[in-house]
Amino acid sequence: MSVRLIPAIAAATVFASASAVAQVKWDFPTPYADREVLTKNTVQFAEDVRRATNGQLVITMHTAQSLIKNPEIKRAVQTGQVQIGEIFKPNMGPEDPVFELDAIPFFAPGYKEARALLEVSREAISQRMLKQGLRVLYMCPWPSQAFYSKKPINSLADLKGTKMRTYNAQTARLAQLMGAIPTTVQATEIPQAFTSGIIDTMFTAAGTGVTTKAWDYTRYVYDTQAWVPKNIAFVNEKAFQALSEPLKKAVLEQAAIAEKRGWDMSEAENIAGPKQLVQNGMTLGPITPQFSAELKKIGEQMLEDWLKKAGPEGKKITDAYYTLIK
Ligand code: PCA
Repeated sequence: MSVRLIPAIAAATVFASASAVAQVKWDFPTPYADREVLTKNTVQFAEDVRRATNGQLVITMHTAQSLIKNPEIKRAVQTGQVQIGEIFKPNMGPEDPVFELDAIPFFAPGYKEARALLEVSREAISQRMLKQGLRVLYMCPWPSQAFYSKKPINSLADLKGTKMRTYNAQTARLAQLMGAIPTTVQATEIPQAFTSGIIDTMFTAAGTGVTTKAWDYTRYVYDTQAWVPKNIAFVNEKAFQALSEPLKKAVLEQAAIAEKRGWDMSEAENIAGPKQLVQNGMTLGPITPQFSAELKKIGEQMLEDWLKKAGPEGKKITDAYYTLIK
C-alpha cells in the first residue's frame, strides 16, 4: 500500500462520506497569483482539508483577487461574506503595529530570525485577530525582498525620485524614507503599472519578480536578505465554531501542516527565485555596502518609530526576540 493512501483511509474512518451528511463549503480569496509560492501552499491546504475530512469540508480557492480585491479580503471574512482568507500581514499595521514588525528592513533579516520573531509575537497577533472575530490558521513568509530597476542601484541616490511600487502603508513609508515616490500597486497589477509608466522601480520577492516577469520592464535586481515578511491565513471564528469537533480538529491539523510546509517552500523559493530571474536575462547583484548601510539606517529609524507606536507590549516582544536569537 502506498503511504499516500493512508490519510484518505484514516479520514474515511472518522468522517462519513460527504453525501451522508451536510457538506460545508467555504470560499477562500487570496490576493496572489497561482504561481506564487504562498498561493501554492494554500491551494495544497484546501486540498488537504478536503481529503482529511472525506469531502465534508470543501474550500474553494479564489486566487489573484478574482473574487475579492486585496484591501477588502479581511473585511469580507469578518462580515462572513466569505469564511476564510489570506492577506499580507503587515497590511494591518495601521490597525495595530504588532502586525508589521516583520517588515522592518534588517530587524529579522533571514528565516531563522523570522521564525524567532513569529514565536515571540504569535500570541499577540492571534489575540488581536480573535478580538476581531478572526482565528489565525497559519503565517508563512515571503522570500527575501529584492529591489528591481532598469538602471544599476549602487546606493540610495539611484532610487531617489523614482516612482516606486509599494503595497501598503508601511512600504509607502519605506519608499518615502528612501527618497522615492511611493505608488500603491497590487502584485497582480505590476506588469501594467510598469508598462504604463506608473512605476519604474519596485521591491518584492524574487518569486514575485518571476511571476510578474520582471525582466520585461527592469534589468537589475538586488536581493537584500533584509526581511522576509509574512502572510496570514485566517478564518471567521463563527464559521469555525459552526463546524463539528472532528472538522475543527482537521482544519487546525492541516493548518499546522500548511504552516510548516509554507516555510519550507518559501526557503526553497528564496534560492530558486533569484536564479530564475538570472535565467531570464536579469543582472543579479548583491546590494553594495553603501546601499546596505543606507537601508540599515532606514530600518533603524523604522524600528525606533515602531517602538514608539507599539509601547510597552512592543518592547516586550522585541526584548523576547533579542533573547531568543542571541
Ligand atoms: N510579494 C507580494 C508580497 C510580498 C512579496 O514578496 C507582493 O509583492 O505584493
